[in-house]
Amino acid sequence: STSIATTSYEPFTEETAIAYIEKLNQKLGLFPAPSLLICKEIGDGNLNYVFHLSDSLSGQSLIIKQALPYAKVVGESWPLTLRRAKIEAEALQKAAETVPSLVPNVIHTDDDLAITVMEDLSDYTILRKGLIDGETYPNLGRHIGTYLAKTIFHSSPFGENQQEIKEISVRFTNPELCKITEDLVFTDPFFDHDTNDFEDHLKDTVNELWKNEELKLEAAKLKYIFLTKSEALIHGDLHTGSVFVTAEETKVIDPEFAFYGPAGFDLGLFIANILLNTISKTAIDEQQHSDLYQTIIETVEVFKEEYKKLWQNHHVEAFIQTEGYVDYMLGTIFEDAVGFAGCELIRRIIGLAHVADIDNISDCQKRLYAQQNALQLGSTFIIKRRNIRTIDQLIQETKDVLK
Ligand code: SR1
Ligand code: MG
Repeated sequence: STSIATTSYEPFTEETAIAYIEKLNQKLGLFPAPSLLICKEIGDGNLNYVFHLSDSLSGQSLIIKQALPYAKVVGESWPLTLRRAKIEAEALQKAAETVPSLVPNVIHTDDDLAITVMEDLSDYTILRKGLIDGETYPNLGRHIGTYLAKTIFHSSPFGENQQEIKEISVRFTNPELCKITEDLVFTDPFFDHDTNDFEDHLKDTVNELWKNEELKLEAAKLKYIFLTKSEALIHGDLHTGSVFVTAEETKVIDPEFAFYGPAGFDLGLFIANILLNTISKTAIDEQQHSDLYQTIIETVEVFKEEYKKLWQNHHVEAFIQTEGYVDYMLGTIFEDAVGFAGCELIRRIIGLAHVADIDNISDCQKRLYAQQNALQLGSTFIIKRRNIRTIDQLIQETKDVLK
């Protein structure tokens, strides 16, 4: 990281972002001289600013992502560490060691200003938007399955030296961002908490859910797993707003929630967000459903295949050849993933942060139906996760709820 700032942290405006890049350009030669930079703030996420800078003379462009000292979605009343910018940049750089084609290239970081300058992916679409628009992505499952297998395996005690893991996990200690997930995913939606945000027409369903002690016990166990299971360096927020796509390519972005956590968490979030899109299309188009199921199936199958290959070829663990060990690991990762997917499905309906796939259903009856399906499917995943051993069983459970 190089600081070229003359002052301490300040949120950029479009003008100060240009001034910063002009200075950086003199050091790094980002754009050919002469250049004429223009800038637009394009961030539509919950937490950060995103500036798009382009040189109108050469046509070249880049992105500056800047963390704000609070959560943009709530406002200044919710302070949030700027250190997340450093964690995000370092997580992207770490992922680039194993899956360079599946993450954006980091060009420059500045810890004082909490910024990351990176490759512009404007030719890409945010996956959530693409799916809402009915686009299909035939390579997506393969790419995400590969991303998950490689990032998880290489940061786990099966693919990385134990001493190194201890060092890395200190760099990726991320208590404030983990607390957001602990509260918004694993706690508040299961109680009558004031951060929750759901429609009046769901009151009865939600009240029933809050009284479901079996569900709450299993949610509590999943929260405990999230709090304690330090298996691998995970992305920590792998929903469909954290993935950029074109017809052929996939890039995983936004790992500001990264930490050493449960290996099934990213897979669970990804599956849940594909399913939220599936649920939003209930009874509209069979083909769209089967394309989405296919993406989930491929994600899991490729994840398992790639993980097994790595297990055989790159191990640093004495028990690696012991019969049944890899299947045990993959089994527990999948079981956790199913439970985490359940929590994600529920929190996107009851909790603070929703998804456009469901919220944008304009017909109130259809929206209610989709919301109830998500809650029912989420509860099923959480309670029955030990019996959902395969991806085919998970798809069948989904079809049973959506029929
Ligand atoms: C206050 S942040 C709300 C949500 O946005 C992020 O993307 C995470 O999913 C978080 O839970
Ligand atoms: Mg994000």
